[in-house]
Parts: sequence; C-alpha cells; structure tokens
Amino acid sequence: MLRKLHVYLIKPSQYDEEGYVVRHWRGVLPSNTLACLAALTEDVVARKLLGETLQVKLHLLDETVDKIPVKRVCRSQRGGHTRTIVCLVGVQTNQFPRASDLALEFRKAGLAVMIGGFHVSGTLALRPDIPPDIQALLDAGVTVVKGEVEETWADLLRDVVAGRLQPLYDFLNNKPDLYDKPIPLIRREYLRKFVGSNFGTLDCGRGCPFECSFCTIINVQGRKMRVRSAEQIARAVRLNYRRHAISFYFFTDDNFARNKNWEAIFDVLIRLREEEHIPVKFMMQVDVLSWKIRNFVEKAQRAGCQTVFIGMESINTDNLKAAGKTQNNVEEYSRLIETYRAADISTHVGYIIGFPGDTPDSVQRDLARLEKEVRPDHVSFFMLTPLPGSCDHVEMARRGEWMHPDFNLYDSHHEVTVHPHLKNGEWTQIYFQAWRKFYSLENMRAVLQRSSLRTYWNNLLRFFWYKNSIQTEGRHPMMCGFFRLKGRRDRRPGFPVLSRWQYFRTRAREVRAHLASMVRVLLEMEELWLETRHSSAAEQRIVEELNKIREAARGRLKLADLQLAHLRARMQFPSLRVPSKLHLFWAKWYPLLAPGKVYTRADLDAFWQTAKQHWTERRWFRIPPHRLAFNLFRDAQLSLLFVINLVRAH
Ligand code: B12
Ligand code: SF4
Repeated sequence: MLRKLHVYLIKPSQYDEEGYVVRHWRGVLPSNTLACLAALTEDVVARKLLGETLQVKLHLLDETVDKIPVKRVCRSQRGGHTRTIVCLVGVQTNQFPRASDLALEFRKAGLAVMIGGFHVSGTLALRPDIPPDIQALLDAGVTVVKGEVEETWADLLRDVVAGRLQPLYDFLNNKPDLYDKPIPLIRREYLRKFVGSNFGTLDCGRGCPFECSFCTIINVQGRKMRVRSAEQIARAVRLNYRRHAISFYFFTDDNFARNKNWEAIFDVLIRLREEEHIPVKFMMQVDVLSWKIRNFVEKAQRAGCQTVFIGMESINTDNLKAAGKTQNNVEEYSRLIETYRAADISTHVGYIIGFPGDTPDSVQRDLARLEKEVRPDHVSFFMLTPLPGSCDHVEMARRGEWMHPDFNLYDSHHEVTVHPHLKNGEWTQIYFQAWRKFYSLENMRAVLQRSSLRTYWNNLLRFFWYKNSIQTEGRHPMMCGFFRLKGRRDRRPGFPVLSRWQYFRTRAREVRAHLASMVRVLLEMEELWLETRHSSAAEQRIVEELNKIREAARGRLKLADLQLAHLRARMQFPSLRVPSKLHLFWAKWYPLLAPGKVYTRADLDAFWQTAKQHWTERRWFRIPPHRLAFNLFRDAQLSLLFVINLVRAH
C-alpha cells in the first residue's frame, strides 16, 4: 500500500546560446504558476482528498534559481510504499525543449511525469493533430495536460496514487471558475532566492476580451473573464503580510482593467491600507483604455498601485490594425501616460518590433515618437514571435512560411521568422538599438527628472534591473535575474561537457567581465542618482536653516554652521543625525553645501580615466598617491551612500 507521495513541482528554465541551462544566483520575479499549483496541492492534502493516511510531501523547484537535483528526485521513489510524481509546470514555448529533456530523464528513471502550461495547451488548442515533439513525450509515457486544473487537480493526483494516469487530459473546454479557489501560496523559503523577499504574485482573474493576433492567452484562458473573490484576496494579502511580511504584489492578470471585480478588489486593498495600515503595493497589467474607466486610476493609486504595465505594442496605427489590436488609439497614448503619471503611478509599456509593415526607418521614427511624445517611464521591447497557440502561428503555418524549428528561441528576444523588410540581422540590430536608446543616460535622466518623489526610486530601481539585464546578462529583463550561474554538466544534449580545466578558465573570464560590467552599471546608476535626486523634506528643512544662518553670517559658512542647521532641523525630524565635522569636510559632494547644484561623479570618473591611462602607459609616478587615496575614499563613501539609499528604497 502507498504510504507516501512526493509531489515535485518543477518550473523549467531555458537553454542559452551555448546550451547551458539559464540559472541565476537571485531571481527577480517568482513564478505564479508554482504558487498556484502549490496552493491547489495543499488544499487537496488539507481536505484529505487522497485518503486519510497518505503522507504527501510537496517540493517546489524553480530552475531559474534552483539547480534541479535530478538524481535525488529519482531516488525519492522507493519500494512500493513511496511514489514520486514530477510535474513540469507553467512550461512556455521557450522552456519546452528543456522541459522535454528533463521529462525524458525522469521517465528513464521510471518516475511518473506530467507536463502542462501554455506551450502544450496553446499548441493543442489550435491544432487538430498532435505535433511530433508532443507525440514524442506521449510515446515516452509522459502525461500531457491541456488547460487549467483548479477543478481537477485532486482527480489528477488520485490517478497518480492509483497508478492510472492517462496519456492526455483535456480541460480546455472546461475552464474553472476561480471565484473561491485556493489563492496562490507564497513560500518564504522560495522567496529567499529572489532579490525582493517581500514580493508575491497573484492572479486576480484570467482571460481577456480582446483579439490580438499574436496573443495566446485568449486561445487558452478564453475571452470570458473569470475572477477571484475580493474578500479572499484581502484575506490572503493580510495573512501573507502578517506571516511573511509580503507587501508587494505582481497581479499577473493579463488585463486587470477588464477584471469585472476590479473595483471590489481595489476597495479591499484601500481598506487594508487605510484602516488596517498594511502597506500593500502592487503592479498590474492594463490596456490602453484603462485610464478612461471611471475611478480606475484614482482607486488604483489609493489601493497602492506602483506600476502599470501597458500593452501598447506599437505606436504605428497600421501595425496595430494588422495585429487586430484595434482598441489601441495612438492619439490618446500621451494622455494615458500623463493620467497615470499625475496619479504617481509609474508607466511601463510593452512594445513589439517586427510587425510586417515595420522598416528600419519606420521603427526609428516610431521609437523617437515613443520617447519624446508619449514619454513612458519604462519600455520592454519584444520581437514579434508566432507563439504556438496564437492566431499568427496558425496563419503562418497555413501559408507555409518558415518558422524556426527550435522552440528554445521563442522568447520574443530572437528572430524566429523571416521579416519582409528587416533582413540579414537588421531586425536583431534594431531591436537591441531600441533598448540602448531608451535606456540611454539621457533618456533615463529625463524620466527621473519628471518623476515625483513617490515614483523616483521605483523608476531608478527598474532602470538598474533593466540596464543590468541587457548590458551585463545580455538577456531580456523579464527572463533575467542577478548574476548568471552555469552548471558544467547542465548542458543541452548535443553540446559537449567541457573538461574541468577548460570550464573553470572560461568561467573565470566570464565572471571577471560580468563583475566589471555590473560595476559599470552601478556607477552609471550612481551618476544618475546624483544628477537627479530629490532632496527629502528633512534636507529641505536643513537648507532653510542654513540659509538663515548664511544670511546672519553674511554668506560665510563654517562646518559648525552646517552642524547647527542639522541640529535645528532635528527638532522637526528627530531621527536626523548630525554629521561630524570630519564627515562634512570629506563629503565634498554633500548636497547641502550648495543647494540646487547638480551633483555628478564626473570629476571622479575623469580622475580614474587619467589614472588608468598613466597606469597602462607605465607612468605610475604621474599618479599622485594622496589624490589616489582621497578619491578612493570619496568613491567608496559615495557608493556606500548610494547602495544604502537603494536598499532602503527597495
Ligand atoms: C505573469 C507572466 C509573466 C511574468 C512571470 C511572473 C511569474 N514568474 O509568474 C513575466 C513578466 C516575468 C513573464 C515573462 C515572460 N513571459 Co509571461 N506571462 C505571464 C502571464 C501574464 C501570467 C502567468 C500566470 O501566472 N498565469 C496563471 C497560471 C496559473 O496559469 P498557467 O501557467 O497557465 O498554469 C495553469 C495551467 O496551465 C495548468 N498548468 C500549468 N502547468 C501545469 C503542469 C501540470 C503538471 C498540470 C497538471 C497543470 C499545469 O495549471 C495552472 C492552473 O490552472 C502569462 C499569461 C497568462 N495569462 O497565463 C504570460 C505568458 C505565460 N508569458 C509568455 C511569454 C512569451 C513570456 C516571455 C517569454 C516574454 C518575454 N520575452 O518577456 C517571458 C518568459 C519568462 C520566463 N522565463 O518564464 C506567454 C507564453 C506563451 C508561450 N506559448 O510561450 C504568455 C502565455 C503570454 C503571452 N504573451 O501569450 N511572464
Ligand atoms: S489585450 Fe493583451 S491579453 Fe488581451 S488579447 Fe490583446 S495581447 Fe492578449
């Protein structure tokens, strides 16, 4: 008789260009699918739906931050008393090749394996037949699950326990009602692997009423909106805050503005913030019409919305028409952005490059308009990709057009089709240029200068993440974390496993370049901060006091006067520390010495440039040791101050 069931929920990653599994030391966004399936499993266990005596052990593994312990998982199934089920969850198209390789390995060890998520659901939703890659999994004994499982998860696990798993389950036409289903469960130990350990995900609803041709969502989750209960969401947010100090959410709904329950959800969040003093904040995805919904923006702000991700996709009307995104009115984009900005909500725009009508000139023109006229705070660029499950994919297949056979590349960051006007690598070139241009020092400075006190750090932190992803990691920020890890043996079949020596030599080189690039990004962000920082209320008070003293002293200020200004300001801001004279003396860049002046690290950079030049030309004697020590000290002090502010804001 079966006594114990190991349920492994594994979210697979993707292979990089060199065939290594993509894994990071710290991730940025935890997986909502893992949280959803974890909650469903715990609910099945709590309600004893698998019997009174069966012990169920749940394991959560996210390959973007965890090394999958394949051998340990295989060993977990022992004798006739302990069974293991491996569930490859939330598998997107770009993760399908890696998921298939893992599935086959686990099957070889005799484990039961299930696979679900958007790739298999989308592919099977729009095709009458089963494609060869999914058939290969079925042939190897992997169970394929099509659709959502909120109402059927217990049945599936019962089939596992009884050893009668079917090859294919089809729940696509049986979409679950989400209203009272278990809310995604956030595990503290999982969150520790992410930069923000106060960060949770939650889908408050699923589906979208629109009909964009590149979108898979409507063909998998449907065009009819299904929503969760607002009261249940409030209970979960309260519990997560009290138990795990989670105060920031990503509401993963594709279009929160079309969630029929949006107002009730905002109202409970407002109640939590204003009456129970739970400082919940969130980001959400909305459409370009959302700003017109009565009370939507105002309530979003009161409910704690920090960022909206807007599916703008293009600023070119012909492109939008071709993609069936007729709800987007380009003329209203600026007002949309301004409305959110006025409510102190950061705007993040999704923008696709590579629509059939795009040419090198038209893309440049559109991007310039986006930056100068629409002026969003952030943009995520994507390359148009015919994802299986989208109408674009079906149409291209019907027309017999070439699509790249390797699904690993279907991450909207690679060219996988032949573009009529962007040939010979031009598409990729323009795509990366778009990232560089938008995230140039000049544009980031402009964004930060028009940011309010409330949105400033949110915008700066996101610049940090995005810049680091594109510049250091060379990956799309939404598929990236901090500091890339590579397992020597975690390589795609067909790629050689390097000898230890070869591997360590290559890695040492990579790590050095990586760290150097991270430092460059950090310094760039530091410069941005110096140039654009807002002074706090306490600083403004000190400046007022300082001006009074300056007047009395006829403009001549001593360090003691600076201290006096701090002392006076401390009456209003008791937590203010009075700096020592030494500190004031060294901190040349100290903002209060010349209020209103723009601070910069340009003089430091110039010094290091010259020092580096002397060093490479072996003219060491031209580097004055006292200036070297002084600037080293100033730089360390400045970086420390920046990092402290960054961490505090985070
Ligand atoms: C939130 C989100 C993100 C977040 C991820 C946050 C997170 N880690 O949770 C961010 C912004 C990082 C992101 C990035 C990307 N995303 Co995304 N994302 C979504 C979104 C909007 C919600 C995901 C979600 O939580 N859904 C709710 C869960 C519960 O649904 P689910 O995963 O389908 O799971 C259910 C069923 O499928 C089933 N199921 C799933 N797995 C399994 C396994 C078993 C064994 C069983 C039985 C059942 C089962 O049960 C679940 C519960 O019912 C979806 C669209 C959507 N509506 O789902 C797109 C979506 C998944 N993303 C998509 C894409 C393309 C991407 C990117 C490649 C785009 C890009 N370049 O940025 C990257 C890839 C990132 C990565 N490495 O994973 C596509 C995937 C399509 C495809 N065929 O590949 C989607 C569908 C959107 C789209 N454009 O069409 N994404
Ligand atoms: S608005 Fe967004 S979620 Fe809705 S169909 Fe278009 S792309 Fe898909």
